[in-house]
Amino acid sequence: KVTLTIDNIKVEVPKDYTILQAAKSVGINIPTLCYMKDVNEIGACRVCLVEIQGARGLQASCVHPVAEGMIIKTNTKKVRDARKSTVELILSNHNRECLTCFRNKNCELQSLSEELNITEVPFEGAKTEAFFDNKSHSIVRDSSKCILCGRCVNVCKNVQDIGILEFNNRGFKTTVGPAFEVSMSDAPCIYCGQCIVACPVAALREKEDIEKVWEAIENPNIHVVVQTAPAVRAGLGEEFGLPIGTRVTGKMVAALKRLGFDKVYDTNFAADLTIMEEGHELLHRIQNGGTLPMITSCSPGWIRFCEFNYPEFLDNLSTCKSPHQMMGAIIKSYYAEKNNIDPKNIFVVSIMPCTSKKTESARPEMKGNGYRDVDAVLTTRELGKMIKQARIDFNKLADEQFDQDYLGEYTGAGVIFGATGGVMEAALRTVAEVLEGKELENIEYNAVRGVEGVKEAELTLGGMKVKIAVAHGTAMARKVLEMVKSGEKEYHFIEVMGCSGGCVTGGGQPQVPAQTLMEVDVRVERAKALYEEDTVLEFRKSHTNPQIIKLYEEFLGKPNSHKAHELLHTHYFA
Ligand code: HC0
Ligand code: SF4
Repeated sequence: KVTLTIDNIKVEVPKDYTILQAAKSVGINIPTLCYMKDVNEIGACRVCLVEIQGARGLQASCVHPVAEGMIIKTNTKKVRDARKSTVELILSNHNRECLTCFRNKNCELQSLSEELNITEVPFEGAKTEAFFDNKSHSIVRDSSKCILCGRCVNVCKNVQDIGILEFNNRGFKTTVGPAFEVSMSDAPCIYCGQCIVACPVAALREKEDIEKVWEAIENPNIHVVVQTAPAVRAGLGEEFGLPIGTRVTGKMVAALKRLGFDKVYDTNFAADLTIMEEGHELLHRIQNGGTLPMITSCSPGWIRFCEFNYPEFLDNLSTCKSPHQMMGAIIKSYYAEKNNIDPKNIFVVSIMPCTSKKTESARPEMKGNGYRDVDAVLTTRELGKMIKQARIDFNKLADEQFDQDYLGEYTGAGVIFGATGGVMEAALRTVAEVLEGKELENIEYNAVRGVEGVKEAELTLGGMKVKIAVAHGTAMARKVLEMVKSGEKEYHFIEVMGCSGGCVTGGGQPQVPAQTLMEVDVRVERAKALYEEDTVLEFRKSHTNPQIIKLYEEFLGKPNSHKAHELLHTHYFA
C-alpha cells in the first residue's frame, strides 16, 4: 500500500493503482474521455490531467501510477484550463450538430463540454475528411462524430480478439474505421456492437429500424406481434434513469401494449423451445456418435465469428435457430393457424439486446414457413426511443402481463438465457432429467454462473460423464476452440455467447458511461435481475412448460421431428 494526498485528502491505496483509481476511491471523480476500464487505458485524450507537486507539466491520471507521498491537485485553475482547451480542440474538428445527433443527451463529449462550461469553440478550421457507412443491416459508422479515443478499437481488438477497427492514416488525416475505409459489411465484422457500446459519442450506432415498425403498427391490415429477449428486461429501465440491473418486465409489457402492438410475447417461450430441440440434438449426438462437442448457436455474432474464423467447427454448431427466429417461425405457422390469420399479413418484431440479430433476421435461410421469420429487430435502445417518442411515462406504468394464449408461458430456464452460462444451465435442467429419468431437486448449476471468461464443469448425469464449457466474448470463444483443436481439452457441450457477460451486455443494450463502469460490473448487476426472475416463476425447466408440451402435441410432434427441422433448424456457411 502507498499513502498519498489528493486535494488535501489522505488516501491509502494498493501500489498498483493509478491516480485516477486512487481519486475515485475517495469519491473524487476526475473527468475522462478516452479511458475505459480494462479496455482502453492509454492516456491519449488528456482530459484526466492533474497536477502532481514537483512534476513538470500536467499528467494523465488514468495511466500515471501512484507513489508514496505524492501530493496531487485535481481541480486547480491550471488543470481546468488545460482540460477545457483539450476539449475545445476536440470540438473544433467534430461535427457538432448536437440537436440532431443520434446520441443527443446521451453523449460523453456533450456532458463534458457542458461540465467544463464550454460556450464557444475558439479555433474553427478545416475538418478531417469524414466517412459514412450504413451498408450493413446492423451498424452505422459516421466518422464526422469520431473523436479518435480508441475505445472501439481496443474493444474489438482485445475483448473480442477481432480487430476490425483501427487507426487509419496519420496526423490530421487520422480516422478510426476498418482498414482502407471499407464498409463494415465488407470486413469480417460480426456486428456484435461492442464497439457501439464503447463509443462515447455517435460515431458508431445501430442501423435504426424504428420507422418500419411504426409503419407496420399503423397499418390496419397487418397483425404485429412483438417479442422481447430475456436480457431486455434487465436493461431497458436504464433508458429511463432506473438503476443498473432494475428488472422492468411488467412495465416493458405495459409500454409495448400502449405502443400498439397487437400481441406481446416473450422470446423466453422460444428459449424453452430451443432447449427442447437443442437438448435432444445433444442427446442424439452423444448416443449416436455425432459430431462433438456440440456448440450453442443462439448468438449470431458468435455464429459469424465461427463462419469467418473457424469453418472447421461449423458441424459442431447446433443446427437450432436462435430462439427469436424460432419464435418468428412458430408465429407464422402454428400461431397463424390457431388464429386464422394469413402469415403474409403478420409482422414479427423482435426487441433484442443485440445488433447482430438485425443481420441474422435478414439471412435468406431464415424463412421457416416461406416467410421471413422475423421482419424487424429493434435494440433495447431503440425500444427506449419509441417509448419516449410516444411520450409514455415509463416509470409510472403499472405492471402488465405478456399475452397468455398459445405462446405466452415461459420458464425460469428461458429467462436465464440472457446471462452467460444461462443457456447451458437451462439445457442441463432438461438434459439431466431426461438422462436420470426422474425429476431432480437441485436445478441450479452454480459452476456455469458468473463472469469468469471460460467456465468448465464435469457432471455425472444418469451414470454418464458430461464435460461442458461456457465462453463469452469471442476472445474467450477462440481460447476454448483452440484448446479443443489442439486436443488439450475435450467437451461434450459448449455454450458460446458473442459478448462478454452474454446478452445482458449485448451491443444493443443501453450505453453506460465509462465513469460508471469504473464502479459497477454491469454484467453482474443485469444478470442478477434475470436470476431473480428465474426463482419467482412457477415453472423453471423448459420441458415442464405446459404450452411447449402442447405445441409438440398439437403441431410439431417430437423434438427434432421433420416439421421441427423445417421450421426451427438452419445451416451455416463458410
Ligand atoms: Fe439473447 Fe437469445 S438469450 S441470444 O443471449 O439463445 O440477443 O437476451 O434473445 O434469440 O431467448 C440476445 C438475450 C436472446 C435469442 C433467447 C438465445
Ligand atoms: Fe468489432 Fe464487433 Fe464492432 Fe464489428 S461490431 S467492429 S466485430 S466490435
